[in-house]
Amino acid sequence: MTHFRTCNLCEAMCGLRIETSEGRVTSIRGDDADPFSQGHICPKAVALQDLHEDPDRLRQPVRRTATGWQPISWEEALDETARRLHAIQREHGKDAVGVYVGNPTVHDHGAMMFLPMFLRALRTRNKFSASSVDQLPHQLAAYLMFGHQFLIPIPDIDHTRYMLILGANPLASNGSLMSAPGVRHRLKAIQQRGGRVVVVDPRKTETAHVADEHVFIRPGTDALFLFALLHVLLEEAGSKMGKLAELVDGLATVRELARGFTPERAEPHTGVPAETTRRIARELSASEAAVCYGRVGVSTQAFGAMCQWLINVINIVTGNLDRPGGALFTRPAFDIVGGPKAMAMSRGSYGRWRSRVRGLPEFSGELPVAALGEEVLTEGPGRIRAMVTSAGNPVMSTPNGRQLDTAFASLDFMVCIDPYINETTRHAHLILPPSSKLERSHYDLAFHALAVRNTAKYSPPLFEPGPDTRHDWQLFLELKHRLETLRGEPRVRGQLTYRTLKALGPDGLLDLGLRAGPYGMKLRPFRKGLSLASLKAQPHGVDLGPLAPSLPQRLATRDRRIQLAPEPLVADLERLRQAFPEGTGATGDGSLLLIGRRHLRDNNSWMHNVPQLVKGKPRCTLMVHPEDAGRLGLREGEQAVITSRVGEVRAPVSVTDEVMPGVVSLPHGYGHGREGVRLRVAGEHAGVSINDLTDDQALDAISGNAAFSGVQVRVKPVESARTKEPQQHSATG
Ligand SMILES: Nc1nc2c(c(=O)[nH]1)N[C@H]1C(S)=C(S)[C@@H](COP(=O)(O)OP(=O)(O)OC[C@H]3O[C@@H](n4cnc5c(=O)[nH]c(N)nc54)[C@H](O)[C@@H]3O)O[C@H]1N2
Ligand SMILES: Nc1nc2c(c(=O)[nH]1)N[C@H]1C(S)=C(S)[C@@H](COP(=O)(O)OP(=O)(O)OC[C@H]3O[C@@H](n4cnc5c(=O)[nH]c(N)nc54)[C@H](O)[C@@H]3O)O[C@H]1N2
Ligand code: SF4
Ligand SMILES: [Mo]
Repeated sequence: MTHFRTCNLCEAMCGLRIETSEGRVTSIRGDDADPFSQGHICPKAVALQDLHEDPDRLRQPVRRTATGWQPISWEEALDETARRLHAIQREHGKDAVGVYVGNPTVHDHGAMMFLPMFLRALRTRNKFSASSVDQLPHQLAAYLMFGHQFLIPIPDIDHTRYMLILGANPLASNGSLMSAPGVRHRLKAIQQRGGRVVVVDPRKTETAHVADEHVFIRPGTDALFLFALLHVLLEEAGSKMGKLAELVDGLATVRELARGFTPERAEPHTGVPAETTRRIARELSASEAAVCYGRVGVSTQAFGAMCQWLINVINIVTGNLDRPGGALFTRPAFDIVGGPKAMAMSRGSYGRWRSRVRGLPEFSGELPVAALGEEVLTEGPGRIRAMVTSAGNPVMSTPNGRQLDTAFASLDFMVCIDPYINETTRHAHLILPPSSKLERSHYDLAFHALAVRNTAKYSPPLFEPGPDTRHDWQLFLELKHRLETLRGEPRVRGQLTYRTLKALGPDGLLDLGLRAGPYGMKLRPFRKGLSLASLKAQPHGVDLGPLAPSLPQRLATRDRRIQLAPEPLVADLERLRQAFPEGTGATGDGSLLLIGRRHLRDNNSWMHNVPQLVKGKPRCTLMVHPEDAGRLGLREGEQAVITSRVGEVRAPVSVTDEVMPGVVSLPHGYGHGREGVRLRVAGEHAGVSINDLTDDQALDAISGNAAFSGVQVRVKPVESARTKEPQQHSATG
């Protein structure tokens, strides 16, 4: 049998052609007929089969007992979860239960639709997610400027003639907040059109290698660089906003702010020569269609929100927002931004309440995960005593992971919705494992809305789930229903909602959303347009055209105008000035600045149990520039001790001039060698966790996002390693 499907492991949405025989996958290939990915896949796609067949993947709920993990029934597991959560909230208040939601949630429409219902039923303010170690700055900037947290401008990579990339490595990540399968070809096509690709990154990455130019920048200083670009753009070219001029408020303020931030003021901090900055600004301004794009490397830093704001401002003052070849808003078939209220995601909110211990602001109902450890460990009313995690591995993914390890071990109750016993879930009292990815239907609710082209595609389940299998969405619905029942909430209405949602399921809701969407059948039968049935009839997906101008209609601000100088961001400038005083530069106190990295065959922390993906040279190595290696006595392949304020790890050194002098790089998602982790393959490629070094106190003060980029560390050789046999692996990047 041949099945067509979308890969949902990363944001690229590659179309797959999967052959099965007698209930087993026999091959996974790219689907040439997929209008979006046109046959492209990466090596991770085949892992869908390995994950499905993985003997370490849990198929049944388990309970932790003194003698090990015991399988239990679904009824027992769900009842016990609801009962324990309810009891803890009744005794200690609703905020005594914390929740952490991880990245795979956004790759599953069922989870995306039903999780919010469960969270509402839980009523806690202690909600955390991977957003605050990732894209929260994008959401805050979008909320403040365009009126909706997910109204995020997407680079029109297929039509641009100049692409300035900061803090993103799409050749490894396959693009983020820019779903673009086959990004290498798309970048090459820019060059073939006579355009230019420029990468600004403290590491000469895979993307930098295919770019026309790579510029090193000192980690964490991008806000100064972006301000310097803006300074030149406004000083030399003036604003080229064109039609946007009529939609924008605050240009005078921005002009005033940028005045003091010259390229010369930035240079001693950023390491980017002032002349280079001026030239890039001129190139941006002169190009008929240019786009500035910044991703994780500029979000996860102390001025993450400021960076994402300035990137939007640069795209606006050069006239490139809402222009083909610039940055545009998508028009997705299921419209999570502009669709009917019941279907759309919340526009966002900011600072309605603050975290108990450190007073950090909420964003859109959640708190920065960097505060989770202290919320569990700090005594007092409102302390978190129980945790729910779902599709997340915060011990590996959030700053000061060891603190969370300790915190989770101290909880009265912890339940994890997760297929694996890993670094986080080993602390659980109960683990509820969902269906495998091949047992579910799929529609990319989030990433169709963040893609470089408007397309829509539905994939039916490849395998029918057995009677003892539950989907994430079913777990959320069951837990919601049980909690409400325990609280004695309105019986009749509750039952009715429960039954309706159970019958509709995510695909029923998807159908309603598609029909109500911009290409939809509008709930009238016998009319052309999208519905679940019409998508099912087109198994390769439907092309809905290139990104197109949509302003001002698409804006979600009340006055349908763009706020160029939002007050919270303007107020943050003083912090920038203090962090990088004028007339000074980086201080040479001997410490190095740590950054992360991604490898094409990794996927955050959770795919190292796939033999195909972990074979080859060890990847969890510390990249060090030859000058630093020489100065510190570090040698290729030998172990180094890396120390930060919060922790210490050891990793083999890889000497390479691909990192900037003064910068070292370690990938994230490793560190599986902990007691109780049940990942046999990953355990043989354990590595260490960079987040045992990153600091829970280092944040972007206004968004609350973790500041991973540029953690100060000290590195020295492990003395004993010298005298021993040479290390087995001569690790290089
Ligand atoms: N293969 C693979 N693909 C993935 C993932 C994965 O783990 N593996 N993860 C997925 C997820 S969850 C996400 S969010 C996306 C992320 O997608 P990307 O944002 O493309 O992620 P990275 O590859 O980490 O690229 C970040 C870049 O920022 C650079 N950087 C670090 N600090 C700074 C700084 O201070 N300034 C500047 N200018 N650059 C800096 C790093 O050197 C790195 O090259 O990838 C997704 N895709
Ligand atoms: N230092 C540093 N840290 C980082 C980053 C970095 O660049 N540098 N990147 C950050 C980013 S961008 C992100 S998004 C986060 C990711 O942070 P997390 O989302 O917390 O971590 P993941 O490693 O993606 O773990 C996913 C978990 O979900 C489980 N899982 C997989 N599929 C499913 C499913 O379908 N259902 C359920 N219920 N569970 C599932 C896996 O077993 C695993 O436990 O990491 C962040 N951490
Ligand atoms: S690039 Fe992403 S979506 Fe495409 S095959 Fe690889 S993991 Fe799957
Ligand atoms: Mo992410």
